[in-house]
Formats: sequence, structure tokens, C-alpha cells
Amino acid sequence: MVDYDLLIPYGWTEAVAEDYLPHIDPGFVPARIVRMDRGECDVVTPSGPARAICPRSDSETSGLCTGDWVSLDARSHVRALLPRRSVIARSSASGRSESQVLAANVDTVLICTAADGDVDLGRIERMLALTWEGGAQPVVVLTKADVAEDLPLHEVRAVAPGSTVLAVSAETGAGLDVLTAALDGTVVLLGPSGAGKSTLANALLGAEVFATDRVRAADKKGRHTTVHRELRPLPGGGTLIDTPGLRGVGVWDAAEGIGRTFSDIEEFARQCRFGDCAHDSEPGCAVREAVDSGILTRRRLDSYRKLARENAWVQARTDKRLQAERDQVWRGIAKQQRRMYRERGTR
Ligand SMILES: Nc1nc2c(ncn2[C@@H]2O[C@H](COP(=O)(O)OP(=O)(O)OP(=O)(O)O)[C@@H](O)[C@H]2O)c(=O)[nH]1
Ligand SMILES: [Mg+2]
Ligand SMILES: [Zn+2]
Repeated sequence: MVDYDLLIPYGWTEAVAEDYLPHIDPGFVPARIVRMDRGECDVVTPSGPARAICPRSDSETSGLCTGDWVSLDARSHVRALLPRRSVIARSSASGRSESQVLAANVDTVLICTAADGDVDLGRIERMLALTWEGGAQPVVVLTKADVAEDLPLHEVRAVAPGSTVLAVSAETGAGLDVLTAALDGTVVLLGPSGAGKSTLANALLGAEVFATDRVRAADKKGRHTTVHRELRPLPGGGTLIDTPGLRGVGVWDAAEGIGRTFSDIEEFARQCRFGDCAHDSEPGCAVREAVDSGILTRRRLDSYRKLARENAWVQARTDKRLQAERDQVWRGIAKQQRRMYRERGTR
């Protein structure tokens, strides 16, 4: 008899148990991936931590990621990937039309930015778009509050409708109680190198689990200290995934997430006189009005357009095969129509 209780600190719930039902088989066990390596991964199983072999990269379970629930056979081979409840993905770093899964089965994304430097609002908007798109709840965290000259909470709240924005210091512990209260389920820390993700992870875990390192004095950039995505149980329940610093955050299939990130702009747009208003020079444009009256910043409107354009571009390239099929159908229809017109003598 397999005892699943050991998996509870790692996020095992009734819902996951239900997803595992079709895989129940003697010799097979459910497991959660806590760390990925090339071709292998660390997992937790009902009998404790184990090392598992990932399938060859051409199978359907190839893109495994920390946070995934899988089914393991008796020889510790990953045999099946359970359905993902959420997935945080970005466009692959090289800007190709491929996605990279950053974490799976995530409930809360901590979007981390150091408050002692320039807070990049555009970057926060990108991460918000990926988080909403992936089906998780964002919390924007301004780190290093102890050394920040001022905390731009107001500006950040203005770019993050519908999400919690707070400031913390892992150094003094300030704000950690409020942050802890905002954590739900599986939590992932995202942000650039040096943002203080691992330091914050250690503070939340109450132990020095992850390595940390100083930022470069000249530009406050981190040294890419963390190289693995790694999941740990949180002392108060739930799990936490620390991740390597993100160099670029490209949107990938994130139209809905972009809409949600910029819900204020989409709300203004609904009040434009024309339904297809491009917010350029059309009369009765509520978006331009919002910019003119100072309710909406020009930066945010530009950021929205840039992300939407980028998403459409990636989308167009990703869907090439689908597009080709669609074109085929359309060409077929057009041909049929021409023939029909000819036969009727209307051409
Ligand atoms: N003063 C202060 N320094 C902090 C705080 N949090 C992190 N730091 C410092 O910031 C530096 C970078 O912290 P890390 O936790 O290694 O940053 P990271 O985001 O994990 O970086 P990568 O692993 O490279 O992605 C370290 O020198 C930390 O001591 C804080 O709350 N206050
Ligand atoms: Mg780190
Ligand atoms: Zn408009």
C-alpha cells in the first residue's frame, strides 16, 4: 500500500490525486519534480526523495520542468506527465518562436525587483503578462527595502492592476509577514539576477538552503548565482521554487495575459467611439484622452503596444503550420468560388 502522505508537503492534493487515478498501476508511483538536470531529475515520491530518468527528448513528456507531477515506473523512469494546472512560459531566450517553461503547477508568482536600483516597470509588466497567461496569481515584490532610498509602491501599483504589490527586506525581516500571508500553494520566485530571490527564499524557508552572492558594485547586476529551478516545502505549508535570474522575458502566446496586465487600457479602449480604434488619430479616442489628462502614462501605452506587437509576431511564426493549413483551405474556397462565378458567367 503506497502512502501518499509524504507528498503532502510537496503539494499533493485531492485534485492531483484525481489526475493520478488513470496512472495507478502496481510498480508505478506519483512523483513531483523538485529539480531538473540534463536527462535526469530529482523527484519526491511517496517513499522519499529519488533520482529519476527523463524520457528521450522526442517523446511527449520531453519538456519536463520543476513543479511537474509525473508517474514513475519501478526503474525510476518518468512514464507520464500529469496535466499541468498552470504553466509559466516565456519565449525562448534567443527570441525564437519556441517557448521555455519556467515552472509548472504554480499558484503564486513572486515578481521580484530590487528596490535599491532603477525599478523597470516594463519588465514587471512582461512578467505580469506571463503570470496571468499561465494561470497563476502575481505578487509584485520590491526587495531590499532596507537599502532603498524610496519605495516606488505607487508607480508599481499603477502598472499591476489586480495584483498585490509589497516591499520586503530579507535582511531585516520587514514585510515578510505580509508576504507570507499572500503566499498560496506552489510559489515561484522570478526576476533578474541579483534581485535577491535566493536570499528571500532562504528567509521564507527559515534556513540557508540556497546559495547567494553579492551583486557587482558597478551596476548592481547579479552574478547568476542560482543555476537550477529547485522546489522546497515551506515551513507553514505550500512549496517554494527558486529560479535562476532571467536575462530576458519574451512574451509567448500571451494575448490574454497582456489583456489582463493592461486591463485599465482595455477598459479605456471600450469607451473609444470606434470599436476598431487604433488610438492614433481617431476622433473620440478614450485612450488618448486618458494619456492627455495624465491618468495613463505614455510609457505604459507604448509598453502595451510593444508587447501586443511582439506577441502577434511570435504568434504568427509559431502558428505557421496551422496558418499554412488555413491558407490551404482558403485557397481551396477561393478557387471554388472563381469556378462558380465562371460557370454563372459573372466574371
Ligand atoms: N541589503 C539587502 N541586501 C539583500 C537583500 N536581499 C538580498 N540582498 C543581497 O543581494 C545580493 C543578491 O542576492 P541573491 O539572493 O543571491 O540574488 P538572486 O536574485 O538569487 O540572484 P541569482 O541567483 O543570480 O538570480 C546578495 O548580496 C544579497 O545579500 C535585502 O533584503 N537587503
Ligand atoms: Mg539566486
Ligand atoms: Zn482609441
